Amino acid sequence: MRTVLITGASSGIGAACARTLASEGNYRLLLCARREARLLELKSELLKDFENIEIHTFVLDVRNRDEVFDRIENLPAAWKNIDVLINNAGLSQGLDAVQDGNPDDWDRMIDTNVKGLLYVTRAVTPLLKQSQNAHIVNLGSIAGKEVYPNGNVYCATKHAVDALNKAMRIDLLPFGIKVTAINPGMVETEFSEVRFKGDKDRAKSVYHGLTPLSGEDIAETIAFVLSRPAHVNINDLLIMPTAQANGTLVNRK
Ligand code: NDP
Ligand code: 8X3
Repeated sequence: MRTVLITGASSGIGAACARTLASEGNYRLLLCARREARLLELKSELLKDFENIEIHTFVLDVRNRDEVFDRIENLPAAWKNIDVLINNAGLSQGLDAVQDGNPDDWDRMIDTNVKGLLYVTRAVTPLLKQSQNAHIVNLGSIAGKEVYPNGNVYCATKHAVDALNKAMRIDLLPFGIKVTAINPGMVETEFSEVRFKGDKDRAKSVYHGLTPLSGEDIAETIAFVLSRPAHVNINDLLIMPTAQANGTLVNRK
Protein backbone atom coordinates (compact mmCIF):
# COMPACT_ATOMS: atom_id res chain seq x y z
CA MET A 1 0.00 0.00 0.00
CA ARG A 2 1.24 3.50 -0.84
CA THR A 3 -0.17 6.65 0.71
CA VAL A 4 -0.76 9.45 -1.79
CA LEU A 5 -1.42 13.10 -0.96
CA ILE A 6 -3.33 14.89 -3.73
CA THR A 7 -3.70 18.68 -3.55
CA GLY A 8 -6.68 20.21 -5.36
CA ALA A 9 -8.61 16.94 -5.07
CA SER A 10 -12.03 18.62 -5.08
CA SER A 11 -12.29 18.91 -8.86
CA GLY A 12 -10.94 18.05 -12.31
CA ILE A 13 -7.58 16.32 -12.55
CA GLY A 14 -7.13 15.97 -8.78
CA ALA A 15 -10.51 14.29 -8.28
CA ALA A 16 -9.85 12.05 -11.31
CA CYS A 17 -6.50 11.02 -9.77
CA ALA A 18 -8.33 10.09 -6.57
CA ARG A 19 -10.81 7.92 -8.50
CA THR A 20 -8.17 6.25 -10.70
CA LEU A 21 -5.77 5.52 -7.84
CA ALA A 22 -8.65 4.24 -5.70
CA SER A 23 -9.53 1.81 -8.49
CA GLU A 24 -5.93 0.49 -8.53
CA GLY A 25 -6.48 -0.96 -5.06
CA ASN A 26 -3.00 -0.24 -3.68
CA TYR A 27 -3.29 3.39 -2.60
CA ARG A 28 -4.51 5.10 0.59
CA LEU A 29 -5.81 8.57 -0.28
CA LEU A 30 -5.06 11.83 1.50
CA LEU A 31 -7.23 14.41 -0.22
CA CYS A 32 -7.18 18.18 0.30
CA ALA A 33 -8.55 21.39 -1.22
CA ARG A 34 -10.42 24.47 0.02
CA ARG A 35 -13.97 23.17 -0.65
CA GLU A 36 -14.69 20.71 2.14
CA ALA A 37 -18.16 19.71 0.90
CA ARG A 38 -16.67 18.59 -2.42
CA LEU A 39 -14.02 16.52 -0.67
CA LEU A 40 -16.60 14.82 1.54
CA GLU A 41 -18.82 14.11 -1.48
CA LEU A 42 -15.88 12.51 -3.30
CA LYS A 43 -14.95 10.53 -0.20
CA SER A 44 -18.43 9.05 0.17
CA GLU A 45 -18.55 8.24 -3.57
CA LEU A 46 -15.22 6.39 -3.34
CA LEU A 47 -16.17 4.59 -0.13
CA LYS A 48 -19.28 3.33 -1.90
CA ASP A 49 -17.39 2.25 -5.03
CA PHE A 50 -14.29 0.72 -3.49
CA GLU A 51 -14.53 -1.63 -0.59
CA ASN A 52 -11.76 -1.26 2.02
CA ILE A 53 -10.42 2.00 0.57
CA GLU A 54 -8.83 4.25 3.22
CA ILE A 55 -9.40 8.00 2.75
CA HIS A 56 -8.57 11.01 4.89
CA THR A 57 -9.64 14.48 3.81
CA PHE A 58 -8.64 17.88 5.12
CA VAL A 59 -9.25 21.47 4.14
CA LEU A 60 -6.19 23.27 2.85
CA ASP A 61 -5.54 26.56 1.11
CA VAL A 62 -2.06 26.03 -0.30
CA ARG A 63 -1.48 29.82 -0.33
CA ASN A 64 -1.56 29.95 3.45
CA ARG A 65 1.96 29.05 4.54
CA ASP A 66 1.21 28.54 8.24
CA GLU A 67 -1.85 26.45 7.43
CA VAL A 68 0.14 24.21 5.09
CA PHE A 69 2.84 23.46 7.68
CA ASP A 70 0.32 23.12 10.49
CA ARG A 71 -2.00 20.74 8.60
CA ILE A 72 0.83 18.46 7.49
CA GLU A 73 2.46 18.45 10.93
CA ASN A 74 -0.87 17.64 12.60
CA LEU A 75 -1.95 14.82 10.32
CA PRO A 76 -3.08 11.78 12.28
CA ALA A 77 -0.07 9.52 12.92
CA ALA A 78 -1.52 6.83 10.66
CA TRP A 79 -1.49 9.31 7.75
CA LYS A 80 2.05 10.58 8.08
CA ASN A 81 3.61 7.78 6.04
CA ILE A 82 3.24 9.66 2.74
CA ASP A 83 4.86 7.98 -0.28
CA VAL A 84 3.46 10.06 -3.14
CA LEU A 85 2.74 13.79 -3.42
CA ILE A 86 0.69 14.99 -6.39
CA ASN A 87 1.16 18.77 -6.55
CA ASN A 88 -2.00 19.42 -8.54
CA ALA A 89 -3.72 22.46 -6.92
CA GLY A 90 -3.54 25.35 -9.33
CA LEU A 91 -5.48 27.85 -11.33
CA SER A 92 -5.51 30.52 -13.97
CA GLN A 93 -7.22 33.87 -13.51
CA GLY A 94 -8.01 36.08 -16.49
CA LEU A 95 -6.57 36.12 -20.00
CA ASP A 96 -5.38 39.69 -20.52
CA ALA A 97 -2.34 41.40 -21.96
CA VAL A 98 0.26 42.38 -19.36
CA GLN A 99 -0.58 46.06 -19.82
CA ASP A 100 -4.25 45.36 -19.02
CA GLY A 101 -3.79 42.64 -16.39
CA ASN A 102 -5.29 42.65 -12.92
CA PRO A 103 -2.53 42.42 -10.27
CA ASP A 104 -4.93 40.59 -7.93
CA ASP A 105 -5.19 37.85 -10.57
CA TRP A 106 -1.40 37.74 -10.80
CA ASP A 107 -1.05 37.40 -7.02
CA ARG A 108 -3.60 34.58 -6.90
CA MET A 109 -1.81 32.60 -9.64
CA ILE A 110 1.70 33.14 -8.27
CA ASP A 111 0.62 32.44 -4.68
CA THR A 112 -1.20 29.22 -5.64
CA ASN A 113 0.79 27.73 -8.51
CA VAL A 114 4.29 28.61 -7.35
CA LYS A 115 4.39 29.49 -3.66
CA GLY A 116 1.64 27.01 -2.69
CA LEU A 117 3.38 24.19 -4.54
CA LEU A 118 6.64 25.09 -2.77
CA TYR A 119 5.05 25.24 0.71
CA VAL A 120 3.40 21.84 0.30
CA THR A 121 6.59 20.30 -1.09
CA ARG A 122 8.67 21.73 1.77
CA ALA A 123 6.19 20.45 4.37
CA VAL A 124 5.87 16.96 2.88
CA THR A 125 9.46 16.13 1.86
CA PRO A 126 10.59 15.19 5.41
CA LEU A 127 7.83 12.55 5.34
CA LEU A 128 8.70 11.40 1.81
CA LYS A 129 12.31 10.89 2.90
CA GLN A 130 11.08 8.13 5.23
CA SER A 131 9.47 6.23 2.33
CA GLN A 132 11.22 3.52 0.31
CA ASN A 133 9.04 4.34 -2.68
CA ALA A 134 8.72 8.14 -2.77
CA HIS A 135 7.50 10.13 -5.75
CA ILE A 136 6.50 13.75 -6.39
CA VAL A 137 4.31 14.49 -9.41
CA ASN A 138 4.06 18.17 -10.36
CA LEU A 139 1.25 19.41 -12.59
CA GLY A 140 2.90 21.70 -15.10
CA SER A 141 1.32 22.57 -18.43
CA ILE A 142 1.93 23.27 -22.11
CA ALA A 143 1.91 26.81 -20.63
CA GLY A 144 5.16 25.87 -18.89
CA LYS A 145 6.78 24.97 -22.20
CA GLU A 146 5.45 27.80 -24.38
CA VAL A 147 4.01 31.27 -23.93
CA TYR A 148 0.76 32.15 -25.70
CA PRO A 149 -0.98 35.50 -26.23
CA ASN A 150 -2.37 36.91 -22.95
CA GLY A 151 -1.13 33.84 -21.06
CA ASN A 152 1.75 35.88 -19.54
CA VAL A 153 1.53 35.32 -15.77
CA TYR A 154 -0.14 31.89 -15.89
CA CYS A 155 2.58 30.79 -18.35
CA ALA A 156 5.23 32.28 -16.03
CA THR A 157 3.91 30.27 -13.09
CA LYS A 158 3.97 27.05 -15.10
CA HIS A 159 7.48 27.84 -16.39
CA ALA A 160 8.37 28.16 -12.70
CA VAL A 161 6.85 24.72 -12.06
CA ASP A 162 8.98 23.39 -14.94
CA ALA A 163 12.12 24.85 -13.30
CA LEU A 164 11.13 23.62 -9.83
CA ASN A 165 10.45 20.15 -11.19
CA LYS A 166 14.02 20.02 -12.56
CA ALA A 167 15.38 21.53 -9.34
CA MET A 168 13.56 19.01 -7.14
CA ARG A 169 14.98 16.16 -9.18
CA ILE A 170 18.49 17.48 -8.49
CA ASP A 171 17.99 18.30 -4.80
CA LEU A 172 16.12 15.10 -3.94
CA LEU A 173 18.47 12.80 -5.86
CA PRO A 174 20.41 11.69 -2.74
CA PHE A 175 17.13 10.54 -1.15
CA GLY A 176 15.94 8.45 -4.11
CA ILE A 177 12.75 10.49 -4.41
CA LYS A 178 11.37 10.37 -7.95
CA VAL A 179 10.16 13.65 -9.46
CA THR A 180 7.92 13.85 -12.53
CA ALA A 181 6.27 16.73 -14.37
CA ILE A 182 3.00 16.10 -16.17
CA ASN A 183 2.36 18.87 -18.69
CA PRO A 184 -1.09 18.72 -20.27
CA GLY A 185 -2.60 20.74 -23.08
CA MET A 186 -6.34 21.41 -22.96
CA VAL A 187 -8.14 19.34 -20.32
CA GLU A 188 -11.86 19.98 -19.85
CA THR A 189 -12.30 20.53 -16.12
CA GLU A 190 -13.39 23.58 -14.12
CA PHE A 191 -10.12 25.23 -15.19
CA SER A 192 -11.61 27.57 -17.84
CA GLU A 193 -14.62 28.41 -15.67
CA VAL A 194 -12.19 29.48 -12.95
CA ARG A 195 -10.02 31.37 -15.45
CA PHE A 196 -13.07 33.26 -16.75
CA LYS A 197 -14.50 33.73 -13.25
CA GLY A 198 -17.71 31.77 -13.67
CA ASP A 199 -18.47 32.68 -17.31
CA LYS A 200 -19.65 29.20 -18.33
CA ASP A 201 -20.29 30.09 -22.00
CA ARG A 202 -16.80 31.49 -22.48
CA ALA A 203 -15.37 28.47 -20.68
CA LYS A 204 -17.33 26.07 -22.91
CA SER A 205 -16.11 27.85 -26.07
CA VAL A 206 -12.49 26.95 -25.23
CA TYR A 207 -13.31 23.30 -26.05
CA HIS A 208 -15.73 23.97 -28.90
CA GLY A 209 -15.20 21.83 -32.00
CA LEU A 210 -12.56 19.50 -30.60
CA THR A 211 -12.25 16.62 -28.18
CA PRO A 212 -10.19 17.89 -25.26
CA LEU A 213 -8.38 15.69 -22.77
CA SER A 214 -10.35 14.63 -19.71
CA GLY A 215 -9.21 14.57 -16.11
CA GLU A 216 -9.29 10.77 -16.40
CA ASP A 217 -6.80 10.86 -19.31
CA ILE A 218 -4.33 12.69 -17.10
CA ALA A 219 -5.07 10.52 -14.06
CA GLU A 220 -4.41 7.33 -16.05
CA THR A 221 -1.10 8.78 -17.21
CA ILE A 222 -0.14 9.62 -13.63
CA ALA A 223 -1.12 6.12 -12.49
CA PHE A 224 1.17 4.71 -15.20
CA VAL A 225 4.05 6.98 -14.16
CA LEU A 226 3.60 5.93 -10.52
CA SER A 227 3.54 2.25 -11.46
CA ARG A 228 7.02 2.14 -13.06
CA PRO A 229 9.60 -0.08 -11.38
CA ALA A 230 11.85 1.40 -8.69
CA HIS A 231 14.76 2.03 -11.10
CA VAL A 232 12.64 3.91 -13.69
CA ASN A 233 11.59 7.56 -13.48
CA ILE A 234 9.64 9.43 -16.13
CA ASN A 235 11.04 12.95 -15.82
CA ASP A 236 8.70 14.99 -17.94
CA LEU A 237 5.63 14.31 -20.07
CA LEU A 238 3.80 16.60 -22.49
CA ILE A 239 0.31 15.28 -23.20
CA MET A 240 -2.04 16.97 -25.65
CA PRO A 241 -5.42 16.42 -27.27
CA THR A 242 -4.86 15.05 -30.79
CA ALA A 243 -6.57 18.20 -32.08
CA GLN A 244 -4.04 20.50 -30.39
CA ALA A 245 -0.55 20.89 -31.90
CA ASN A 246 0.88 23.43 -29.46
CA GLY A 247 -0.13 26.24 -27.11
CA THR A 248 -2.00 28.15 -29.82
CA LEU A 249 -2.73 25.85 -32.77
CA VAL A 250 -5.97 23.90 -32.48
CA ASN A 251 -7.87 22.04 -35.21
CA ARG A 252 -11.58 22.76 -34.66
CA LYS A 253 -14.28 21.08 -36.74
P1 NDP B 1 -9.96 22.56 -11.66
O1 NDP B 1 -10.31 24.00 -11.54
O2 NDP B 1 -10.99 21.61 -12.08
O3 NDP B 1 -9.26 22.06 -10.30
C1 NDP B 1 -8.33 22.84 -9.62
C2 NDP B 1 -8.15 22.30 -8.22
O4 NDP B 1 -7.19 23.12 -7.54
C3 NDP B 1 -9.44 22.33 -7.43
O5 NDP B 1 -9.58 21.13 -6.73
C4 NDP B 1 -9.23 23.48 -6.47
O6 NDP B 1 -9.89 23.19 -5.24
C5 NDP B 1 -7.72 23.45 -6.27
N1 NDP B 1 -7.20 24.73 -5.81
C6 NDP B 1 -7.22 25.92 -6.43
N2 NDP B 1 -6.71 26.88 -5.65
C7 NDP B 1 -6.36 26.27 -4.48
C8 NDP B 1 -5.80 26.71 -3.25
N3 NDP B 1 -5.49 28.01 -3.06
N4 NDP B 1 -5.58 25.81 -2.28
C9 NDP B 1 -5.88 24.52 -2.46
N5 NDP B 1 -6.43 24.03 -3.58
C10 NDP B 1 -6.66 24.90 -4.58
O7 NDP B 1 -8.73 22.54 -12.71
P2 NDP B 1 -7.79 21.33 -13.22
O8 NDP B 1 -8.15 20.07 -12.60
O9 NDP B 1 -7.75 21.42 -14.68
O10 NDP B 1 -6.38 21.84 -12.67
C11 NDP B 1 -5.50 21.04 -11.92
C12 NDP B 1 -4.07 21.40 -12.28
O11 NDP B 1 -3.80 21.08 -13.64
C13 NDP B 1 -3.73 22.88 -12.12
O12 NDP B 1 -2.44 23.00 -11.56
C14 NDP B 1 -3.73 23.39 -13.56
O13 NDP B 1 -2.92 24.52 -13.72
C15 NDP B 1 -3.19 22.17 -14.27
N6 NDP B 1 -3.45 22.11 -15.70
C16 NDP B 1 -4.75 22.15 -16.16
C17 NDP B 1 -4.99 22.10 -17.53
C18 NDP B 1 -6.35 22.20 -18.11
O14 NDP B 1 -6.46 22.46 -19.33
N7 NDP B 1 -7.43 21.99 -17.34
C19 NDP B 1 -3.87 21.92 -18.49
C20 NDP B 1 -2.58 21.92 -17.89
C21 NDP B 1 -2.39 21.99 -16.55
P3 NDP B 1 -10.67 24.24 -4.33
O15 NDP B 1 -11.23 25.30 -5.21
O16 NDP B 1 -11.70 23.41 -3.63
O17 NDP B 1 -9.61 24.74 -3.39
C1 8X3 C 1 -3.84 24.87 -18.96
C2 8X3 C 1 -3.77 24.70 -20.43
O1 8X3 C 1 -3.50 25.90 -22.68
O2 8X3 C 1 -4.95 26.93 -21.00
O3 8X3 C 1 -2.59 24.84 -18.37
O4 8X3 C 1 -2.58 26.97 -20.73
S1 8X3 C 1 -3.69 26.19 -21.24
